[in-house]
Amino acid sequence: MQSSIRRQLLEIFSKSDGEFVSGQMISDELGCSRTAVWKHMEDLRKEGYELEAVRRLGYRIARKPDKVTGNEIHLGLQTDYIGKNIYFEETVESTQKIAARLVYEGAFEGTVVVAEEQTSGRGRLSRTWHSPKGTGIWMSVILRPDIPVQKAPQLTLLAAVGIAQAIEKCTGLSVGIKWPNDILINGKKAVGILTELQADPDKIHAVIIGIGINVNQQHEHLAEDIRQIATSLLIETGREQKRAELMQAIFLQLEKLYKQYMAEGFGIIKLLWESYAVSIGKEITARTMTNAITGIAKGITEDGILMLEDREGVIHYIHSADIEI
Ligand code: BT5
Repeated sequence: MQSSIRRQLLEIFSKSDGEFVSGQMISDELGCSRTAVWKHMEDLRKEGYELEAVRRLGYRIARKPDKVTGNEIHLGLQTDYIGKNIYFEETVESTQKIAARLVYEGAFEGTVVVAEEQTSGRGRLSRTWHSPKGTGIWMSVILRPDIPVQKAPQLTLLAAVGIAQAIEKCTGLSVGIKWPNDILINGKKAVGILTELQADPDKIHAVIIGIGINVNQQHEHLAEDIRQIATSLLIETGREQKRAELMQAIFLQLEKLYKQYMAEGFGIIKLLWESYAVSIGKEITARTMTNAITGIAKGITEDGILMLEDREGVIHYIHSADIEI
């Protein structure tokens, strides 16, 4: 099916909000015959949509396929700009890499790169991020905030809060955040966030927030080296989750927080972040490339830097490290 017709059709269903839409109305809006409408419906079915057709009432979508292409995300999206422009590819090396190219080419704020599968998904320090086909959310969100470079880490924390809120809303689970970028459920990692910058020393051109979420993997489908430390939403809830719906919820939360951040600063995000933090008040070890510091996590600074108090009462400011609780 022509992608513009498909999009128009999905938009008609989106506006109808679960009610039946008559074949006549669809044919009027699309400017095509009733036979053509029927043919388009068959095409949607082939793509995995479950359609209900009732005589004299028309059609409605009973079930959407679990896909993450632009159309699925567009249908029901409530944001002003995050997620409005989706760049989808089935298989990529890393969505971060594509996002970096799009930034260079002038992509708008809120553009999202998403893939069904990454062959070289990465974490911090070039670590591997397992991104198997069809079961997770592997995406990069492009923002263009007018803030000083040293404030960029705040956006990782903002993203973690937005994702935590959206996961709680969609699944009913309760989640925790481990500084700076992990979202844990029952102590295991379900989400990783990687923030990368394109910037001059004094100006940010773009922030690329890479988000990896284990959604519909069964425990035995997690890669062996992470099976003990990782989890997925399916494992935790026992239910499959529609990835596009979760993405829509994430975009909405992210946009709300981002607007608030740009208008009022980091204060409220800091409070929200601390309310999710699993390590505050606990003894933790922060391992950097060169050393390890053990102490009590006191909280984060106004810039999003972790404060650790060692046994001598000295406060250490941790910009980047792995945390062991
Ligand atoms: C992160 O790094 O947690 C950031 C991950 C960001 C992934 C997204 S996916 C979309 C975008 N495109 C990319 O290429 N990346 C971003 P870090 O804190 O360094 O954690 C990496 C560690 O997490 C690995 O060394 C493993 O131990 C573990 N890990 C790898 N894959 C995992 C998975 N699917 N689930 C949970 N843990 C995983």
